[in-house]
Amino acid sequence: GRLVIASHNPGKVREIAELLEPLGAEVISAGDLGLPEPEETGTTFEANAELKALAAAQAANLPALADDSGFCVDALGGDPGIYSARWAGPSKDFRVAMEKVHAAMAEKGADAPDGAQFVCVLALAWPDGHIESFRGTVDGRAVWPPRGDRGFGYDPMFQPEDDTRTFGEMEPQEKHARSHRARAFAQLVDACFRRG
Ligand code: ITT
Repeated sequence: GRLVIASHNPGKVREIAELLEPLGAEVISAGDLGLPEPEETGTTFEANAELKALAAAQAANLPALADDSGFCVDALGGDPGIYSARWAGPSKDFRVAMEKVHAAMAEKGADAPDGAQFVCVLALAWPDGHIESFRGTVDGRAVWPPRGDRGFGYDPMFQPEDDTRTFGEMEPQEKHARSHRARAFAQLVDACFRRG
């Protein structure tokens, strides 16, 4: 059946489409459908993922998959976290956002590399209001300076704990082998198969 990807972030839409490809689902993005971007009023990844998925499912009258994710730095008490997109400002410039993270770390006396995590919550909603969400995380380090130009967002600043490269230096398949998004996706697929 058809599934709406309820995201306006091209980097996410690309990764979710790659993860869904082996399942043979026919996907349409919220942007292509002209769906509005709901305001993210939640205070948790789950709440924001669920409100985005539900809004898209009801507007499109199709099942919808939303992603709420973020870069969580230990020295910053988990910030930027659910505010990760907002730290880039209206121009969505993640060079600027990464500079801000680095400056905030320096203010706390935390020198990069220092502990950090990516979090992803995927929410799957149906037009009747049924909703399920799945969380995936990956531990690693916030590094400085940023390295690599692949991926999107904070990828050049994040080095997963099992590698010497940043996500920005990896091929898409290498990132999928360990990313927060791929791990949340694996939970979702597991739940679907358990149900049969
Ligand atoms: P949608 O709500 O339309 O999906 P958004 O970019 O506003 O798009 P979020 O509110 O979930 O989405 O913001 C998450 C931000 O966290 C995103 O803009 C990225 O900068 C960052 N982020 C999430 N996953 C990432 C990843 O895999 N690599 C790098 N940065 C990531």
